[in-house]
Formats: sequence, structure tokens, C-alpha cells
Amino acid sequence: MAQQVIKSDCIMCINSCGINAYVEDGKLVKVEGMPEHGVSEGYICPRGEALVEYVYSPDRLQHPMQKVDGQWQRISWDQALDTIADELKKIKEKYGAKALAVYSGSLGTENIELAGFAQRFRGVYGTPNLLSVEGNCFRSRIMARQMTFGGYPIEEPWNSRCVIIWGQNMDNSRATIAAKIYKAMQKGTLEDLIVIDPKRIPMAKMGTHIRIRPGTDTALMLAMMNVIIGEKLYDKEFIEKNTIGFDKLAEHVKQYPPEDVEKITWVPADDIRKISRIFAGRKPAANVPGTCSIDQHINGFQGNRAMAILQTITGNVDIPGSWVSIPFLRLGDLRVTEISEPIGAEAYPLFRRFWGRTSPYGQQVLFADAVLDEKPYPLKALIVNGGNPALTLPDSERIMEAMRKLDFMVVMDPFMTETAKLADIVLPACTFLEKGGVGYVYGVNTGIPYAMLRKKLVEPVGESRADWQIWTDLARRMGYDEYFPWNTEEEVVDFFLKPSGLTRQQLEKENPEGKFYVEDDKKYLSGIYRTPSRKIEIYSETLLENGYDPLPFFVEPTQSPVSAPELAKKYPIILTTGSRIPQYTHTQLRNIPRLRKEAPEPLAEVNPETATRYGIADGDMMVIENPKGSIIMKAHFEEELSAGVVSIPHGWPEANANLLTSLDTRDPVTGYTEMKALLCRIRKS
Ligand SMILES: Nc1nc2c(c(=O)[nH]1)N[C@H]1C(S)=C(S)[C@@H](COP(=O)(O)OP(=O)(O)OC[C@H]3O[C@@H](n4cnc5c(=O)[nH]c(N)nc54)[C@H](O)[C@@H]3O)O[C@H]1N2
Ligand SMILES: Nc1nc2c(c(=O)[nH]1)N[C@H]1C(S)=C(S)[C@@H](COP(=O)(O)OP(=O)(O)OC[C@H]3O[C@@H](n4cnc5c(=O)[nH]c(N)nc54)[C@H](O)[C@@H]3O)O[C@H]1N2
Ligand code: SF4
Ligand SMILES: [Mo]
Repeated sequence: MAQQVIKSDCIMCINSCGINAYVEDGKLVKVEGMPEHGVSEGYICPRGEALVEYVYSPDRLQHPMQKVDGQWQRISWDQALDTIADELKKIKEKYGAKALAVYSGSLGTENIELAGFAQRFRGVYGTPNLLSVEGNCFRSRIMARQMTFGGYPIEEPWNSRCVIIWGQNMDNSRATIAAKIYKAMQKGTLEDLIVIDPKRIPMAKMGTHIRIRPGTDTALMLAMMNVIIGEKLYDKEFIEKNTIGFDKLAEHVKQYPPEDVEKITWVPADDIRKISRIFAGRKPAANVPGTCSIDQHINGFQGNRAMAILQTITGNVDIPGSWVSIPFLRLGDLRVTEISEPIGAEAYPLFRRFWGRTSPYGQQVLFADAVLDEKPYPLKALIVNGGNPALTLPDSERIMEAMRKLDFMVVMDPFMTETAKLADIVLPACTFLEKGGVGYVYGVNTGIPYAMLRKKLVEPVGESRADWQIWTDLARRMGYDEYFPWNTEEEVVDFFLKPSGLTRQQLEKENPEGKFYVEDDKKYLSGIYRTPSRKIEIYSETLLENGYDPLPFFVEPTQSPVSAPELAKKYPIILTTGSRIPQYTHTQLRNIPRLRKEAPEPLAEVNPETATRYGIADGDMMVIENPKGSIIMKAHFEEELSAGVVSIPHGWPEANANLLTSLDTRDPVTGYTEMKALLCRIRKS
């Protein structure tokens, strides 16, 4: 039997680990970590190991399907694409192009081809409504850093002497960075690791654990600045040379003395002083925020701003091991100029653009308002490409109600997801293992962008097709041929690689394992701040002009014992959602037997003392309810989690965390909703 070992990458999550794929007679038989990969260095997680079962899952969609009188019927690709093209033309004629929304899920971050073609299509069709997970994940931090530094410096904890991790269980969610941090600890270059988390996660056991009340990180950051400025531990020279607004900050943070902030955060004042002194005293140092756990709060944007400023006043900017500016991999751009404004542009103008820089996204959390209440204008049709928003957006009931009301809905996915079930037409997309592409590990994971060729390992299962192919075929039926000239995967890859200076041939022959985009010693960009003042803007006139606070401040979560004491009497437990486990990515992979065996059901983590108070034993089925709704999960005793807190995973259809979250309370700058600090009550089921 002819066995080949093919070097490719895994994009089940943002780590984009290198894989050695074993292919025998055209079948994928085994997947291992790739030791030569510059970033993952052989690491692979349980999801990566399960890729054979994933690609050949009996649940894969085999052919296009259309819902007729509530029943799914098999149709041909021609029928499917003709119908979609007809419907989209009708929508455009009747309501205008912006009545269509295209939704691209977390896959859109890792899968450049998918994101690029979705953007191309919606641009040519003429709708500004590209909706994406960036409406509740990551863009908040990008915006906050851009607004402070004029660009997006990334943290480089593996080169730091001191690292503070704010709400990230890296062992489960960012394992390749965790590995680099552990290495730095072993070498002794990383002297102090501080973990801010309501749970004493494994990494916290290797350093200083700060047990925080969920939703209060911003208060802690402000108190740290109070200490650092009060004790004159800041970097005076750096501040004078590079920043504006420090004096105003110094005055502002006087409102946050450690003794007061202890009451807000549950962190003892002495601990606040201690970590402030350590952080200010060990240069280079880096704050590392969880990928979404600082974002998904009522004031998450200001939390991200506070973090950027804390980083700045200690002079930890643009030196190795701090927050540094690095190049991005330059890739072919498929965007088409937009002619109208998406939903959210009015309510969250800075989320859409500032300083003339426009984001491609509408605000997804307004999707249901647009469909159900026609605010700010009606959305009538939806194409979902690589996401499962029926389960992953807040308030699933309202989201599903909106999806049911649409005139027309299409889902492209390898599986019949909860979202696909609500569609009119489902198109079988093949997985990343069945198509070629550009593998791109962002510099945020490595310090230097890393590129490789993603190989087509096997032929697409059933009639499934690559996303680029689906978009291209549809576009040509709509008469958009000139915008979609690509005929082969190779042409698509060449298009994306062209501006990078890398070539397909080079990545195929010389560097099948991939390569760093630039040399290590050439990666740092100089400290030029492209803000209006050309300085780091501690005090932001841009925020002020737009009606926001120019300096970060703390806001209590909407549901908290402090902001809503009456509610807290009925719902006395703090609820945080969405902690990652290694077996699953969001809603995906629950149907893969080997992963399901490892993590058979959703577990609600609860401190034993808290559970016992409510008559709940370890392993009991437990009702978790709040004003939004009620779900049932198995109680899992977790000594390391703070008393009074319940932590639940998201992505389980049978116990959907987003029946407990709301679309209504939103960060005033970004529109992000609250997922990490809510209230609930618990009882035995
Ligand atoms: N295995 C796996 N990995 C993934 C994903 C996945 O689905 N599965 N998803 C990817 C994506 S899209 C994202 S956004 C990231 C998410 O990554 P992160 O946002 O970094 O999430 P986690 O690593 O799960 O860590 C969350 C931690 O925050 C703590 N926490 C909860 N609330 C608060 C709070 O208010 N303050 C503080 N300080 N801590 C809090 C929790 O106890 C938990 O330890 O993971 C990525 N990686
Ligand atoms: N309560 C709560 N909710 C949350 C979070 C939380 O912490 N708490 N986290 C939020 C965050 S940070 C994020 S990023 C979102 C993620 O939200 P989503 O992106 O909606 O979640 P996924 O389940 O990853 O959906 C990806 C879909 O793409 C499909 N897919 C896989 N490969 C391909 C492909 O090649 N082509 C196509 N067309 N489809 C493909 C998968 O089968 C899956 O259905 O969830 C958010 N939801
Ligand atoms: S951590 Fe796991 S799922 Fe994520 S890219 Fe690596 S192997 Fe794939
Ligand atoms: Mo995310």
C-alpha cells in the first residue's frame, strides 16, 4: 500500500498547529503533530488527533438539500445554486442589496479562503452586512490598542520577565503559547507569572494566583495604576517622550485605591499592591488578556483600554517581551468597496470606523433586531458560511426566531448544525482537509507570522465542495464572472500569496513545513504611533469626541450583587460562560466518538461548598436558571473555582449556555454583549 506523509496544518482553532497527515490509497488514516513546524513544534491536541474521524464522520452532509414543506429533499448542485441565485436576485430587487447578511463564524479567522470569498461575494452583491464573531470576540482588543497606540501591538510573553494572564486557560485554548511560557519559566527568564482568574487553573499553580470576581478586571487594572502612579513606579522618561494624557490619568485613578477596589474585585488590597509592584519592577513585562474574557463584558472595551494603558505607563511597549509591533503577512485582498453602511454602524460608529479606517463588519448582535424589528433597517436573507450562530450568539431563542422569520436562508457547512436546520437550503462544504489553501499563523501566536501551504489531503467527501468553489459558482450564476476569475485551487493560492513575496512553489518544495515570514531580528517595527497626536493616547480625544469617556473607568456588570441587589437576592450565584476544553471547538466535534468519550456531556463547574449549600451533590443534574431562561447540566465539583461562581461551557445544543445570555445589554463602544459575568440560581434537577 502506498502511504504518504503529507505536511499540512490543522485549523480547528486559532493555534493552527502543523500536522503530519498519513494518507494511504487516497484515504486519510492518521494525523500526528509535526515536529518541524516552527510554531507548534510537534504539539497536537485531542481535536487534531481526531481529524480522521472528523473527515469521515457518518454525519457529514453528502449533497445539497432544500427544505420543502418542512422536509429536507436532496437536490443537485445546479438546482441549489440556481435557486439561491434566483432568490438573491429577488431579494435585491425587492428590498435592496443590504437586506442580505453574510455570516462568517470563527472559521473565518483561520480560513483565509472562506473569509475572503465571503467578503468578495457580499461586496459584489452590494451588501455591507458581513457579520462575524468579531462582533463579540477579539476586535474589541484590536480597537482599544489601535485607539491607544495607532496600531495593534501584540504581547510577547515568552520573552518577558513578568507575565500577567487575565482570564485565559491557555492549556486548553492557546496551547502553543502555553508551551512557550512554560519553556521560559524552565529557563528562568520568566520570573513572575501572575494569573487573574476566578479559578485556580493549572497555570496559576505555577505562579501567583489572584482570585477575582468575574467582570471586575477593569477595576483591578485601575487600582494597579493607582498603586504604580502613587508609588512612582511608572516609567517617567518613556511617558514624557511617547504619551499624552498621563497627568489626567494620574488624577483619574485616584478614585481607585486598593482598599475600595478590594470590595469590588474580592482581591485583597495587599495583593493588589504586591502584583502592581512586581509588574512595574520587572521589565520586560506583558499583560496577556484571554481571547474573549476581557471583551465580553458591559465595559469590555474600556477594560482593553485600561490594559493598554497599564502596559504603557510601565514603559512596556516596543521592547522584546512587552507589547511589540510586528509585521502582518501581506495577502491578496478580495474586498470590494462598500457603498452603504451595515447594521451597527450607527449605534456603534467606532466599531465601524475611526480615523478613516473602516472595519469590514456589521455588528452581529443587532442581527435579530434588524430581522424582527426592522431596526435600523430590515434584513431579509442570510447566508451562513462556517459558523453556528443559532447556538453561539447570545439569546439563542431570539436569534432562532429571527432566522425563522427570514425570507431566505442558506447555510454552507460540513454538518447539519442547529443553524443549518433552520435554513431553506444547505450546501455541503468540505473540510479544510479536503482542499488546499494558505495556512497562516498570526504573529499574535508566535511573535512572527508563519505561513505554510495547506494541502489537499483527500478528495472531498460525497458531493461536498470547497467554499471558494461554492462562492465562485454562485457568483457566476449571478453574472459576477469578472470578479470571480479563479478556476483552480492553485490559482486561488497564488492570488493570496502574491503580495507576501512567498510563492506556492517555494512553500511546496523548500518549506513544506512552513516558514516564518521574516527573520527574528527583523520583526520589530519601530515605535511610530499612528494616532492623531502621533503619541500613545492615554487620554483619547477620539473617544471624547464620540461621546465616550476618554479615560477608562469601571462599570459593574449589569447583573451583579452591586448593580442589581434585588435581582441578586433571587439569583445569588455569579455565572460565567464559555471556558474552553481541549476536546471541542465551540459547537463543533460533539459527534466525534473518541472526543465524546473523553468529554461525554456538558459539565457545570461549581465550588463544592456552594453546591452543598443548595443540596447539590457532585454529579447531580442541576438546573441553572436566570431571568433569561433555564438549562440543565451535570454539576461538577471544582475546588479551584471561587465559591459563589458557576462556570458553564457553551456550544452544547442540549444545554445551551446562550439560553441564559442576552442581546440587550451591550458595551457602548463595541456593542459586545455580556457572556462572562451574569447572575443565576441553581437547584437539583
Ligand atoms: N479548545 C478550544 N480552544 C479554543 C476555542 C475552543 O472553542 N476550544 N475557541 C477559540 C476562541 S474563538 C477563543 S475566543 C478563545 C477563548 O479563549 P479565552 O477567552 O482565553 O478563554 P479560556 O482560555 O477558556 O479561559 C477563560 C478563563 O477566564 C476565566 N474567567 C471567566 N470570567 C472571567 C472574568 O471575568 N475575569 C477573569 N480574569 N477571568 C475570567 C475562566 O475561569 C477561564 O479560566 O479560545 C480559542 N481556543
Ligand atoms: N455563551 C457563550 N457563547 C459564546 C462564547 C462564550 O464564551 N460564551 N464564545 C463566543 C466566541 S469567542 C466565538 S469566536 C463564537 C464562535 O462561534 P461560531 O463560529 O459560530 O462557532 P463554531 O461552532 O466554531 O462554528 C463553526 C462552523 O463552521 C463549520 N465548518 C468547519 N469547517 C468548515 C469549512 O471549511 N467550511 C464551512 N463552510 N464550514 C465549516 C463547522 O462545522 C461549524 O458548524 O462563539 C461565541 N459564543
Ligand atoms: S490546538 Fe488542536 S485543534 Fe487547535 S490547531 Fe492545534 S491541533 Fe488543531
Ligand atoms: Mo472567539
